[in-house]
Amino acid sequence: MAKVIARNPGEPEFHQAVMEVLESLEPVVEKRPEFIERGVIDELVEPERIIKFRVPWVDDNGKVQVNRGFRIQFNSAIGPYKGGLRFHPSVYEGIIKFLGFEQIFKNSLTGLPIGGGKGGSDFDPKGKSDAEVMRFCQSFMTELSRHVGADTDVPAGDIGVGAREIGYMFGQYKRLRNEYTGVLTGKGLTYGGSLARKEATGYGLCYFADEMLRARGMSFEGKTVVISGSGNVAIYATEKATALGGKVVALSDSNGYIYDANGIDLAAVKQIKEVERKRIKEYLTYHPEATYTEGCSGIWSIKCDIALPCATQNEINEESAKTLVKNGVKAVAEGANMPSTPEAIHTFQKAGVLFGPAKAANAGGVATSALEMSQNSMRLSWTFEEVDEKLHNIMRNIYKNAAKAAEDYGMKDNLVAGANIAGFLKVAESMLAYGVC
Ligand code: NDP
Ligand code: 2IT
Repeated sequence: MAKVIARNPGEPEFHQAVMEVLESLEPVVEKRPEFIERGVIDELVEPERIIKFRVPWVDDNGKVQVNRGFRIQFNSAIGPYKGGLRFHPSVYEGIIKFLGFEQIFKNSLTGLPIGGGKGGSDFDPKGKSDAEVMRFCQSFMTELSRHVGADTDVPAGDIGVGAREIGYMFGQYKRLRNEYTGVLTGKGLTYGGSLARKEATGYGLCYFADEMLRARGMSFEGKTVVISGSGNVAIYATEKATALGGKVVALSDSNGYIYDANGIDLAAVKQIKEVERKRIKEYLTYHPEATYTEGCSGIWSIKCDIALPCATQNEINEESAKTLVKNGVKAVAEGANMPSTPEAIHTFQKAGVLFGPAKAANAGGVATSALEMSQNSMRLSWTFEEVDEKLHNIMRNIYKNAAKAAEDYGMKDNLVAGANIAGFLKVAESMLAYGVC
């Protein structure tokens, strides 16, 4: 850990992600010291390749803008690098490194052959015209196209990257390379996208949460649910949580949160967010009886049975976690990547709250991306029901494998440790098989 901190100064999110995994692996390396002796852990914390590039583009006023682009190809032991692209002003190398590191274990947990990678830019799509977003995406892909490919590295969406951005990037890749291959996932349905990919992360999150609840004789039925964010993951988590019998009463964006005691009207949210790209506050124009509060962290003070953080990293701190516990929360499952601080996780675990860590709970998105890759390779497409059923089975297996690994290593019910261990073992065995490389 000391070496990781010294070699990656000023990257607290990356340190946090590595620390959590290394702590979980202590009982594993006790049993299997070769993982340390043969250098597997040292290799694992060092990305195979970091690509950092200039992204110049011209805005609507004819002015040249310059952003920074990143792709971190972290680990390819079990498959081509796979992971999303994040476009958000907060993006710097440390954010992409933490996300790429987490992706290694998450992708391994899916049981599918995908390595770990992540990329993005400090470009902010908010407030930009479609033409500006297109010019940025084309410039970004002009450089990225040298480094990715259907059997090499397959990016997808994340914060600030949805169907629109993937479309512009896929079009540019196709044009530059004169090839039509599955280089990106999350594509539109008319050009190789998989049915149910859009819904997959949110649906998968609820399938995972449902497994956790069932193991304790509970379910979503009749439960009050609070979900942060109002982007891709939050919207489809709301849809599935509601279908499973829960009542979602709150959603947020980076400006504030809405509370609707009658249950969120998802059609209104889809219209505001997916169609009009407006702020969540607009919900009040559809439902004046709902309330809007400025500031996003206050959402965790709403009393609920199930909390699904689906916005961003470190959005639940110790104080918010204590408030949730005090208000009787029964389960927390992470749709976002690393949304709970280490102190928050500790608070939940100490209080006996069911806790589903991101690597396991939000793996449905990337799992369905891998199903999109399979369909692209076969040049055919499965129905929504087929993909959704595969997704459901994958989430059940992830829960089972994480729970079993936790038990096998003497940490029953600790899904954080279980997910880290189960994800690690497959990657580490492969790395051992390759020798030093
Ligand atoms: P979107 O861009 O669709 O939505 C992001 C949502 O989170 C928006 O409501 C946004 O609000 C809010 N948000 C973003 N940054 C912040 C911030 N700093 N503070 C408060 N709110 C913020 O992204 P996704 O829904 O795709 O991603 C959400 C989370 O899920 C991320 O952590 C992502 O890494 C993770 N994830 C996504 C997967 C996917 O398939 N898309 C798969 C697995 C994990 P605003 O509009 O105001 O910025
Ligand atoms: O964090 C994630 O797993 C994602 N953003 C989805 C990655 C993918 O390749 O589908």
